[in-house]
Amino acid sequence: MTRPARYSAYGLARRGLTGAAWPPAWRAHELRPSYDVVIVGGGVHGLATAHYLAAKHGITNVALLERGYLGGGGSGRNTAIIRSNYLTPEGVRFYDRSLTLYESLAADLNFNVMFSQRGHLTLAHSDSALRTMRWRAEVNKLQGVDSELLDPAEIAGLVPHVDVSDQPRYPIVGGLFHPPGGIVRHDAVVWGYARAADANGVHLHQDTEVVGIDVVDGRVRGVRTNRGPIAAPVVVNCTAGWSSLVCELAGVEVPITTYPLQAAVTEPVRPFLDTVVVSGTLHVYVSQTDRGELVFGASVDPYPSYSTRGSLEFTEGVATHVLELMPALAKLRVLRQWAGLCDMTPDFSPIMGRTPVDGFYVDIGWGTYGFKAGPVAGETMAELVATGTTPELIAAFDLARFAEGRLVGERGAAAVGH
Ligand code: PYC
Repeated sequence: MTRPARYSAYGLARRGLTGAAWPPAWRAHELRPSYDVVIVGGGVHGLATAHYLAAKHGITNVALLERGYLGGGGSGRNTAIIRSNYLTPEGVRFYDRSLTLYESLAADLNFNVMFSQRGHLTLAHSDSALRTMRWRAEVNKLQGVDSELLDPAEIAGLVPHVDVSDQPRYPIVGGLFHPPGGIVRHDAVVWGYARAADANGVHLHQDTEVVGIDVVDGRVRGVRTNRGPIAAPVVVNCTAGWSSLVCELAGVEVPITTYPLQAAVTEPVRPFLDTVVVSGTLHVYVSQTDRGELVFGASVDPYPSYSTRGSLEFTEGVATHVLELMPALAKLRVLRQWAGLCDMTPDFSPIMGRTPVDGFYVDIGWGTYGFKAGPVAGETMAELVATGTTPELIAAFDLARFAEGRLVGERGAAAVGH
């Protein structure tokens, strides 16, 4: 990517010394009456799709429409965990390409996204959980992904604060360790992709809500927004939370049910945890950010909803489960909590590719695993739009699989959903 002069070393030094104002990382534009491609959704998926369309395929007459602000949906409401230790070969290959893209993202975007590959550990508290992990480890290794089973003594060596004694209600019997996994700074990923797409001429339109999608004779013709209509031969639905409703605007039905997923963060403490720790049995995952805060997550709320408010019930539950794992955290204070919306599909895999409406593409159904897939989703959706050919990496995630009985069952590796 060519660096605009405003980001040169000279520019940085001049601003540092003179206090001159920083230029905005992306610009505002009037809506054009038509674009070659309209992307709906200004999270990491939409932004990555816009970036790769422009940077890899030279398609720059692109509008990205976001009804709120960039990164204000699922991209700003997740726990920023990156991993590729999935259960199905299709899932492992796909997420591993994303992890590889994350590894060079800071250099590719010239933006520090703070990807920290500190390792990802999933704990087993029962023989059946251990069996699924053994299965995952074997599938991972066959795909060239680093994953191995650990026994409780090895777990104690890796994360000394985890209670591996026989005292807890659900003693730890082993774990799946995935060294390349880790955490990333989610805002930085959004800002990096946005800045790069803007530099290549993509129009990023915030506060721009899609209220209708025009379809004539089975073909998409454009969208209607709160700022006016836009004609476009290609519309890509990259939304999360409202993805089924956006599909409905085009008359496309998708098997998605939306649930909130809550998370919380504590006050910062000195770094002591350099591994992401997950327990499916306790429905909890814990990591420590570079600022020292502990980030806690759980599984989705038990009922569908579009609410992004936190609940006391969640805080009580997550605190109980974290303390079962790491009793030493008893005095830590929770600072804040939030919820994101998860579009769950029947097989815990996404829906990507064409739809029955020509020119209307989907990159949706991201459940609790969307953020980690942003780069590869953007790369493959851009390739599909630019070449008209479905990349092999996403062929298994097509919408038609639900009608044709070709599910990609990923539940056994979907965060703490199992
Ligand atoms: O799939 O790793 C994951 C995950 C973490 C939090 C939610 N999902």
